[in-house]
Amino acid sequence: PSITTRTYAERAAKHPIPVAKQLLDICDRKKTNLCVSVDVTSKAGLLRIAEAAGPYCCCIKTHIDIVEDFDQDLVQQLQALADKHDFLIWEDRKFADIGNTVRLQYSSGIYKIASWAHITNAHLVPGEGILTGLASVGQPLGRGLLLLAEMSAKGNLATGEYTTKNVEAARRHPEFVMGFVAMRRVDEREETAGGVAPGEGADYVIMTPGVGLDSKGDGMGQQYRTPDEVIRGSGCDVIIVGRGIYGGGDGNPNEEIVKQCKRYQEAGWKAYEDRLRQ
Ligand code: S5P
Repeated sequence: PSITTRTYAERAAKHPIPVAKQLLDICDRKKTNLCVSVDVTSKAGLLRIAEAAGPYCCCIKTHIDIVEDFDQDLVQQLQALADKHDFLIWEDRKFADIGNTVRLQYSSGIYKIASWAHITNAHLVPGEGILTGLASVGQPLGRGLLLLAEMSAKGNLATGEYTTKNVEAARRHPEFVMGFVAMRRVDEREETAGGVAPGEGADYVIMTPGVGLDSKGDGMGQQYRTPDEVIRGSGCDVIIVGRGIYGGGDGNPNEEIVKQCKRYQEAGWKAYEDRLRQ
């Protein structure tokens, strides 16, 4: 059977990577496959939106380097919100350098990402040394990594052979690579091509950006699909929604954020239930 016919709970029970297990468990417990991307530039804005969205999502995704007034207290407060509302934190750092450099970028500097982000992500452009470097820091801390096997933006170059190479590299680092940023079930296609039946290989979490119910694009290359297209139609596991929820700029008022969160949570969950039935 394909991975897409299994429930989050069934997958969580068997998942070998603790943080992937935790994420799938949260999806099941809170009945949500929504990851809210909070791309705002102030500490107060980020915390306000995370507090409002927290009850409805499994994960909050940050771009910590756009926050003008970053300090360690921000990550402490964000961690407290993650505990209070039961969500994971994903720093969308998109590492893309040699192993030794990313090891330092992940552990050190102002942000010390590995110390607070349950999940981060990387491009495979530099080769598999990037996985060795990031794993040397993240794995002892129980962190998980997503590889950007595909991207949502128009004309992006993460396609074809490059996507396949991401899946193959992930299979060689089964203790640290928990899944992919991708637009579809990239792992199952590769399994079939490699002679492995779909669903027989490792269980990867597919997290998918470019999700919107009201807009098709943003004039800067972003392309949006609906939760149903992403979760039921393409077999992905988690929808990532940014501006569709917080609204852009400093963000919508809290009531609007809550309203949009509920709307995307419901749409994502219905698409998941429909997929289990099909
Ligand atoms: O291919 C990608 C990968 C990512 S992680 N396309 C993306 O849009 N993202 C991120 O998802 C992007 O950096 C942004 O933080 C979020 C999408 O935001 P939205 O406002 O367009 O929903």
